[in-house]
Amino acid sequence: MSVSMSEFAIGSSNERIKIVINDWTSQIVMSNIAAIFFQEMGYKASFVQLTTDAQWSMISRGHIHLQLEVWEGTMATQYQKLMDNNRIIDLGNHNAKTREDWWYPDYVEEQCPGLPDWKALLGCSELFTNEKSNGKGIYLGGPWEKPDAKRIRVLGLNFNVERVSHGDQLWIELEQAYNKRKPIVLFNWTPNWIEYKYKGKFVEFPEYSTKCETDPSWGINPEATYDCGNPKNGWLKKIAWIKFPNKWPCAYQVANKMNFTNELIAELVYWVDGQYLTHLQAAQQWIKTKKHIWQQWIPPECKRDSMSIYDE
Ligand code: TMO
Repeated sequence: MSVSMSEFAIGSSNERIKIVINDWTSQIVMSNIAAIFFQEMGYKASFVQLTTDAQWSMISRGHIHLQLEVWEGTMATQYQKLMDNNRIIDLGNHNAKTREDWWYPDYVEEQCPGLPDWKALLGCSELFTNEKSNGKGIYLGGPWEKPDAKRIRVLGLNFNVERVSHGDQLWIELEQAYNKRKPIVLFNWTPNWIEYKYKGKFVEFPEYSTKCETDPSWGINPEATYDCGNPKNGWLKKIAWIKFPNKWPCAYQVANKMNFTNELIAELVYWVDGQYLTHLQAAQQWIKTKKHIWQQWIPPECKRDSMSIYDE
């Protein structure tokens, strides 16, 4: 049996690379882009759809192998735990800076003067109530784990969290409210495409610090943690199962180099959520139009002559 140089570099593993996909657009499109690269290099790749809550034990045990979007604001704690236990490796940060927090469309500022300062919400929770909310304002949260209920409690806000079961539901509710100029405060993040379509702002809670999560005496409530907002300028990282580099060396190198900016992410999200391309179509369009970017991600020894994505 003869093994060519390129097969040697690519690695002999026939095992399928399992890429986790979650339930927001940029993560899914980025995963499709990676899968196309891997397949072009001769690997087998497939997707496993999981919630971010469920993904940690799966990647820890090697049942899934790659996650291309770990957001500081929602996932830093779990990430750190698996790093400390040597279950995953860090494949580096994207250039993109992230923020995930309470957000409202601009007209809400006229209805609740003082925003974006969170203290304004102390005085106008009744704007956000409905028939079923027992006089409590509603904060519409995403299906991702956040300490919102705790934050509401320790900051003395008269709000309850209502969670949507799928992220897209947030934009449906936003659009309905927006068209009627109805007060709404909901979970949003950046980079995302929402900023293209709607004007709005994040609520400015007390500045985040890691101490806010661990030290009750820190912050404006001296008896409680979580009396702060989520990180601004948060990181966005890629991680892999600890054995990933040995099993799929070329895939490892590419994943390690993959690097998206805020602008690149917002654009590819817009293709799907604003222009209704499928995730796969958006990934293909991205590869077709951004060759000058991804070309540098593929090490020469990992290229195959027959790679169709290199053909003009
Ligand atoms: C993790 N997310 C981008 C949905 O906040």
